[in-house]
Amino acid sequence: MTKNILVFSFLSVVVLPAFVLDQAPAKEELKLQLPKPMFIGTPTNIKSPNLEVITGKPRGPFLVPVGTAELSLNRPVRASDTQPVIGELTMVTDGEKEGGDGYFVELGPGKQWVQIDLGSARALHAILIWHYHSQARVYRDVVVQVSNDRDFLKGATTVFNNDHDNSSGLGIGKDKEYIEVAEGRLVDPKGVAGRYVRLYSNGNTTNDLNHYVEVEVFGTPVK
Ligand SMILES: [Ca+2]
Ligand SMILES: [Ca+2]
Repeated sequence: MTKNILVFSFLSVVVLPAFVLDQAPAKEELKLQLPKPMFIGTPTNIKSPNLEVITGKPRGPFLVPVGTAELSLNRPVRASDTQPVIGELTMVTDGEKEGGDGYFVELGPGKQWVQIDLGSARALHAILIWHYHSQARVYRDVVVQVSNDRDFLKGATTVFNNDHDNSSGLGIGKDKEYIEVAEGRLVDPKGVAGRYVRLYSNGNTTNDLNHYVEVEVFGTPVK
């Protein structure tokens, strides 16, 4: 009898943590494959009115729900510029992230976008962006939106926006501008669900063109 009570007590202790985990999904570190850096050190010569404070420190670990997977590899890409002069739109999701020539697609001047079709709606937990990382530069008016509408007309959620003066006309953003580096920029979509991810930019501090080396989207099935 005493033995049965002991067994029961033991089971209660074991079962409780699983119940607690049910309330808050378990998290794990997002595993990333990063390209080699193309320049060393912290650039201090870039001036831009909305630039974040430069620490020069690498990004720390980023936690995502257990089971989060990359969704974007080799997925179809559309863009506002349908005929890039340099590179191909497929380069945005081909998994190649090296910084040198031959690894980026170049879109025309001014405000442009690229858009990744994930195939079905997913809950998104991380979006990693490499515009161009062989030279320190800042891309202007970076805006990232998620939608279930291919044309982003019927409902779009903005998950990143550093257009502080609304010069791209998508609304005033509260995020800061940043210098491109090899580790890419990690945007936290906080579980927003959608099939399409669209990324805007509006030139950069070196020229008025727009570039993408790679974009990676991570998420889980929609519950
Ligand atoms: Ca690529
Ligand atoms: Ca702006």
